[in-house]
Amino acid sequence: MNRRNFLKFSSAGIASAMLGTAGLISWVPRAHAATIRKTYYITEGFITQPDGVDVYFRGFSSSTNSLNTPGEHIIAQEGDTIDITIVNTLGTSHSFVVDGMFDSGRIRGGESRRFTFEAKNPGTHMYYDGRNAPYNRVTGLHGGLAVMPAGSDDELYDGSNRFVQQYFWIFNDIDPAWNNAVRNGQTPPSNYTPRYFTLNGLSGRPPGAPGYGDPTIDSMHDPRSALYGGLGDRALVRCLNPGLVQHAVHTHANHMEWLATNGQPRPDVWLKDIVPLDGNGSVDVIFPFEPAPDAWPPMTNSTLQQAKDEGRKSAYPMHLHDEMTQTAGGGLYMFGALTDIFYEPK
Ligand SMILES: [Cu+2]
Repeated sequence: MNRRNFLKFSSAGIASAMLGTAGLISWVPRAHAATIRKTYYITEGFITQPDGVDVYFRGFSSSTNSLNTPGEHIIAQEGDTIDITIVNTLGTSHSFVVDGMFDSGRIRGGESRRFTFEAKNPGTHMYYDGRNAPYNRVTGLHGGLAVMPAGSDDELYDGSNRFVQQYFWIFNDIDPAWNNAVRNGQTPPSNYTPRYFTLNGLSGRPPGAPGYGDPTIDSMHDPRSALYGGLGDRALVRCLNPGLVQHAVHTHANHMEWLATNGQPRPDVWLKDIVPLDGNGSVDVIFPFEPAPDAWPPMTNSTLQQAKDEGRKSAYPMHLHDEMTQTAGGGLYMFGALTDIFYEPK
């Protein structure tokens, strides 16, 4: 039997991810196509969950010594060449797939493979391991790919509503028994009982809990997840769900502009404070930083400044409207897939 040294992480390997792509997604459009290069290392390890339990994951990681789930996002523009190297450090076979764009086929244990494909279909895509479906995907082998329309820096697709800043919200739901079965090369049990719910690999921590406010642990303060904006800003949020549970994404403060579901632009943009997110699906929304209609006193730059001067945060939660997702370990409340929307004075 091979001796395997498992990596162990207190959170989702975010420290290394943040060096590469801190905060929201940045993008500068170009008149010409370019080549976007990325190397992912398929790694495994344990990530400590909010109740102290170490759970097994695999990820498309940024180095052999990290475990990133989700993997770092890719952003490209329509027509670009995406040049990917996959280093499979594990003994098992994996793949790299983007539906409608590319399928690497089998990448054997210990193998490194490099391949290129063209960025197509402006919008939001998931890259994932299509082998042993859906188990490898839900065990952590997934990430986001944003394809910008050629020459544009503020549209989801040509002619869409425009945004100012953009983010990925990649949700996952985790049944440790499934992850453990994948680790042991077994078929997971037929019943699926998720015990942990994550946003960009992290769970929320309520005030007073260990890790509260730590951006490497607490999804409510993770700059990849928390929305920060001033009045007039507009945040495109590319929501992906590699998990199996259908969710209902819900924001306080304002309704979202619901642009697309599962890659399909909607014929009409509806304003909703809850949008459905399918298992293995996606939804794209814009959160408009308009004055929250139920704020008192009325929200203006001067009231936001006053709140800031007094040390108060003008924060509104995002959570999923399926109640179990706000918990960890079968009932620990406010340790689930949550984040905050912070209004700042301009
Ligand atoms: Cu709520």
